[in-house]
Order: sequence, then structure tokens, then C-alpha cells
Amino acid sequence: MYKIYGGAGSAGMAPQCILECAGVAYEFVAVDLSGEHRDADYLAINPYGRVPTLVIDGKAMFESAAICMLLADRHPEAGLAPANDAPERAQYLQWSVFLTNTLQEYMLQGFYPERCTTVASQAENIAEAAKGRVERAMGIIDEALAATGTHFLGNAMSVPDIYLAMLATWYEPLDALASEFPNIERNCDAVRRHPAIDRILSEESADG
Ligand SMILES: N[C@@H](CCC(=O)N[C@@H](CS)C(=O)NCC(=O)O)C(=O)O
Repeated sequence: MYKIYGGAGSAGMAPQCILECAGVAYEFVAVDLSGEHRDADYLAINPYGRVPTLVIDGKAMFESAAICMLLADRHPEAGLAPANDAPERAQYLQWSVFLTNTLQEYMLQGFYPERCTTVASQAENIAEAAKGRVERAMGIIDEALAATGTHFLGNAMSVPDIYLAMLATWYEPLDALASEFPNIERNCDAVRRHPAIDRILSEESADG
């Protein structure tokens, strides 16, 4: 039995979507990001004090993309990860990691620029630079999706598509997504045709 600690609009959405796609039983524990994530009990399972955290048979792990990939591997029947020896595995790993360590990271820098400097007056510039880097990363993804078709791996939805659909909900301004990145928008629309994914991604945003 899985237990996932997350919050509406948070990075816990993608792992929760994977659990739903796999059709497995899990318990969802809502973490109040106004402070609960810094409580000693929570820090004991996630010392960095972030959501999500996944607990499997009493053992905790953090980092949403790693959680998604692990769950997809544990539940191959969901068809969300190519096999280890499949030719698509390289692209699958590449995009999953790019989304979390580049796009997500720049988005978080934009949300919390004050964490990237000890000089308060620099925060605005840092947020602006982060926004530029988000645009660049999104541009690279949009171009790749133009070449592959709907999804990162062609016609089959996999973990990075779900992860991108989650990050897209954080994009600002959200109503510009379709015109700026039409291939990302097309991918997200396709991913959100899964009712449980659409429900989870529609829950009110906790702004990253
Ligand atoms: N790379 C981490 C980032 C997790 C993260 O920053 N989560 C946010 C919510 S989306 C959080 O916990 N924010 C609380 C804080 O930073 O204080 C992951 O994807 O798991």
C-alpha cells in the first residue's frame, strides 16, 4: 500500500496521476504548505521539507520525478514507461530529468527568487532571469514535441507527458500557453483526456 504526501497544485500531482493511471490503492495525505512541511514529523520522512513524499511499505522517498519513474516501473501494466532495453528508454529518461532539473527548477526560482540570493533587492532580477530560462526550456520542449507528434515518445503517453502537464499548470501567464507553445498545449490536452489526471491537475493551485 502506497502513501503519498502532497498538496493541491503541488509537485505531488504527477505521482498521484501515475498512481491513478496504474489503478493501485493508495492513501493521500494532504500537507499544509503554510508550515506543516517543516514539522519534525514530516522532516523525518523528507528532510528537505518539500512535497511530495512517497512511502512504500514504511520506506519514504522524495523527488517527484524519481517517484513517478519508480511507480511507472513498478506498474508496467499502466504502460507509462518503456522497458529498460527499449530504444525509447533514453528519450524517456532524458525528458523526465530535463523537466525536473531544468524546467521545474527554473519555475521554482521564479516563484521563490528570494531563496536564490542573500541580497533582497536582487530578487526581482532573479525572477526575471528565471522566467527567461523557463521560456527557453519550454521552447526546446515545444520544438521536440512538434517533431515527435503528440507525446514525447510519439503516440504513447508516458511519465514525462504527465509531468509536463503538471508543470504547465504552473506556467504564467497560463492563458498564453496555447499561443506561445502550441505543441505543449496539444500534449497537455491529450494527457488531460484521462479523467483522473484532469481532476488532479484541476485542483486549486498551491503556486508551485
Ligand atoms: N524537486 C522537488 C521540488 C519539490 C517542491 O519544491 N515542492 C514544493 C511544492 S510544489 C514545496 O514543497 N514547497 C514548499 C517550500 O518550498 O517551502 C520535487 O519535484 O519533488
